[in-house]
Formats: sequence, structure tokens, C-alpha cells
Amino acid sequence: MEKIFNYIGGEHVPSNSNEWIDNYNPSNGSVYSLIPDSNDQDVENAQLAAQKAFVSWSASSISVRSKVIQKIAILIDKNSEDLALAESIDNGKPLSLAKKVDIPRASSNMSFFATAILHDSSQSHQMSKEEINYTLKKPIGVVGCISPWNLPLYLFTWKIAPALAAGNTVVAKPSEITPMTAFLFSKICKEAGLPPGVLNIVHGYGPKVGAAITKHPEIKAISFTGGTNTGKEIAKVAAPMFKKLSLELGGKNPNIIFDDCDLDKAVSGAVLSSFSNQGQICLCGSRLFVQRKIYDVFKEKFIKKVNELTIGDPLNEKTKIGALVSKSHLEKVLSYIHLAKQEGGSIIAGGKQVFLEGRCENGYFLQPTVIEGLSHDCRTNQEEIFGPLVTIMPFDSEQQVVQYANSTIYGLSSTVWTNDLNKANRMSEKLQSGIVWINCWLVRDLRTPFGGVKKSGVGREGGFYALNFFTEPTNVCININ
Ligand code: TXE
Repeated sequence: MEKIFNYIGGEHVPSNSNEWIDNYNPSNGSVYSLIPDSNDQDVENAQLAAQKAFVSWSASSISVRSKVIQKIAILIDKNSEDLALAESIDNGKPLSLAKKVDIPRASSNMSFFATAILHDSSQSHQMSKEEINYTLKKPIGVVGCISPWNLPLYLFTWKIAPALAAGNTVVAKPSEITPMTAFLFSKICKEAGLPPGVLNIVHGYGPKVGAAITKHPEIKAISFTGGTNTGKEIAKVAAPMFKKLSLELGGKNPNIIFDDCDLDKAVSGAVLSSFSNQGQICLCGSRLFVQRKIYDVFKEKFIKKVNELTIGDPLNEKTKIGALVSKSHLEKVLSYIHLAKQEGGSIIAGGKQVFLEGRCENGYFLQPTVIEGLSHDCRTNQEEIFGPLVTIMPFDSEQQVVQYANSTIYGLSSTVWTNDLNKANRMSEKLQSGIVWINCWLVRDLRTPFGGVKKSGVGREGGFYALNFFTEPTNVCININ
């Protein structure tokens, strides 16, 4: 049985307790590896290693940091096949998706911040010939990065790259449900020559290891992506300690299709945004609002394409819908299908667990599911489900659909399909979300602000937003006469 190890002070070590947690392969329900069941002591060891490494890492030049982070990106590319296979096995997502999205993006995250740090600048404010201000952007120190199971290496590196580039040292925790690529990543960092202790990875349960990172007095900032409720728990502990907090949380994103859109593009785009990664992306559009005039024709085309999605072995190149990440998550999504029926919904596509034969016999598979006939304010339309389940309903006016779209506690992303530029801009202005895609979905420029409003989070990741989060500005005012 393969064992995954913590990465502390540049060494791969078991947990202090030498206890292990089963790691499941969601495509066949088997335990295929073990991860360290770490605790406070492991986090303490990681923090001490990070503290020790901080002195030289924070004093290193941006070009030294840039070079080693760039080397990590190159090694991710070199190992992309193994990393994609590991990601698919660990998460249940189609191998084709891991190859096309997860691993290339992990590499881009590293290379993007390896160069962003070379182009970042700070300000100077001249008051008179004698008095001038300049702003220093200092690294914070030891920071905590906690990431979820849906895009494991993609979101793990999305936090670690800017933290390291800015000169911090890191104690990171991947999800205990998908730890494998973080482990492989630690080997890549070692091979790239990242100095020992600059990055430390502690595996284990969230309420144990994640909570230990959050409450550690010497870990000065927390960057978290995960559920809104967990984000609340983290904020409760970190806020009174005056830690900097970046929270990227849940979403219940509207996908709004106006009758003046390019219908076929909107249909294809909606299939992608509804069911990519089995609907397990915080940016997925899980509530479809279609303008009444085209509701029937859109629905017919959409359902046809949904029913053509191949559900199967994630390692099969043809598979579009892989396994859900865990048995408990499959049960959670199934419970929402049951709830939707109780709330008056009709299932117009999917709705059933899929039992495959052969290698994936005991995997966690679910048909891509479409439900209509619900009210916009029922639980199914208000709560994040985070699986291959979308609802669809007609709307009449812009005002009505804005009210529907903004009716949840979330505000992460919205998608709007229309060929009317003025309408697109009006919608972007009115929609309560951190990201609005017009006639596209998941098109990402890493320089742009990434994050949500309301209970979708606090702060923005991406580009200089991330570098600013991971630094503390000091204004120096100097009299030069
Ligand atoms: O997230 P969790 P999960 C949503 C989605 C999903 C729900 C829960 O609705 O069903 O969140 O998913 C660590 N202190 N999203 O279970 O529990 C945990 O070990 C510190 C949206 O993955 O929030 C893991 O490493 N850390 C999201 C990380 O937090 C704690 C993507 C996320 O776990 C902790 C994923 C604690 N008390 C899920 N408890 C998005 N926005 O992309 C857990 N953790």
C-alpha cells in the first residue's frame, strides 16, 4: 500500500503519531494509499522549519525566488503525465480533464507568479523637494495555505506560488480526500532545489491539521479555499488573532441565457459550465435561467447534449463524467435530488446513481442531472450542492432574472449569454458576483481579481492582488535635506 508522507524541513516524514488515514480511489471505492494522520505537533514542526527558512528565503532576491519557482513549473510540465494520472485516480475526474486543465494550470500558477514577482512594483509619493515617501512591500512571514479536493493541485499551487514568490515560507495543507498530487509536488519542489523549510506540507484531517494551522500564533496569514461553513470556522479563530485572511468559498452561480444569444454556443457553454469536473467546481453554473421565448428550444437542445455525456471509467479517454470525489459526497448530491422532488421539481435528465461493471464496479458515479419546475427560492436553488446537478427555469425580464440570480447567500461567479453589449454591461453592473463571464465560461486571465462577494468569500486572489495579500506594505517617509 503506497504511503504519502508529510514534507517538513525538506524531508518526507510520517506523522508524529505514526497513525495513518485511508485514501480512497473514488472510481472503484478501494483504499489505494495511506496518508499521515497528522496533529498539532506536526504543524508545530512544520512551522519551526518554516520560521527557520524564512530568514534566508525572505532575504533572497526576486530573481533567485523567480528562478526556483520557474524550475518547479518546468518539472510539473516534465511530470505532467504522472501528475494527471495521480489526480484522476485520487479525485475521480476524467484523466482527459486532469491532462487538459488541472496540471497545465498548476504549472501556469507557478510560472505566472515566478514572473509576476519580477514585474511587481511599489509606490513613491513626493511631497516636496525634501520630503519623499516610498512603500516597501515586505513578506509577512510564515503563512498557511489550506486547499480543497475539487481541483487539488490547481488550487494548492494557486496559493503557494504567490506566497513563495513574495518571500514568505509556507505551511500548506491539501484536502485529506485528495492528497496525492500535493505529495508528488513536494518531491518536485525538492528536486527543483527549493530550500528546506520554505514549503512544508502537512497531511491530515481539516478539524485537526487545518485548525492547528489556523490557530498557530506564528502563522500570520491564512489563505483558504473550501466550503463556506469551514471558512466561517477559520474566520472565528483567525480574526481575533488579527491574521490576514483570504477566503475563497462556495457558490451557487447563475447561468443566464437571453433570447438574443447565440443559441448553440449557449447550449454548449451551459453543458460545460454545468457538468465539468462532475459539477465540482465552485465556478460551475448550477442554476440555469432561460428567457421564456427560447426556453423550450434551449431545453430540448441542452437535454439532448447532457444525455450524450459519457459517464464512465475516468481513465477512459472518452469519459466526460467521472466519479464523484467520495461516497459521502455522492450521498450528499443524491439527497438533494430527493429534496428537489419533495420541493416539486421534475427530473428531466439523469437523476440516478450509475453502477459500472469491471474495474469501476464500486465507484461513486451519478448521471448528470437536470431538474425543472422549482421555485427560485427553494432549498435546491439556494444551497450549494457541488455535484452534477443543475436546475433550469424560464424568466421574462432582466429585472426578474437579476432578482432570481442575486437571491442566494452566495456571489462568486455569473455567466450571461447575450449578443446585446449594453445588456451585458447592465447585467454585469447588477449581478452580485466577483466574476461575470459574458458568452464564455471559465476563461481565466491569472492577472485578474479572483474571488466572490457575500458568503462566497473575502478578498481576491490572482495577479498583484495575491502578491499584495502575501505582503505587508510599509510606508517610509524621508526628509532628504
Ligand atoms: O471543503 P472543506 P470540502 C464547498 C462544496 C463542498 C463543501 C465542502 O460545497 O461540498 O465546500 O467541501 C480543510 N479548519 N467547496 O469538504 O471541508 C479540509 O481538510 C481548517 C467549494 O472539501 O471546506 C480541506 O483541506 N481547515 C470550494 C479544506 O479545508 C479545515 C471547493 C477544504 O475542506 C477545517 C471545495 C477546519 N475546521 C468545496 N475543516 C471552492 N470554493 O472551490 C476542513 N478543513
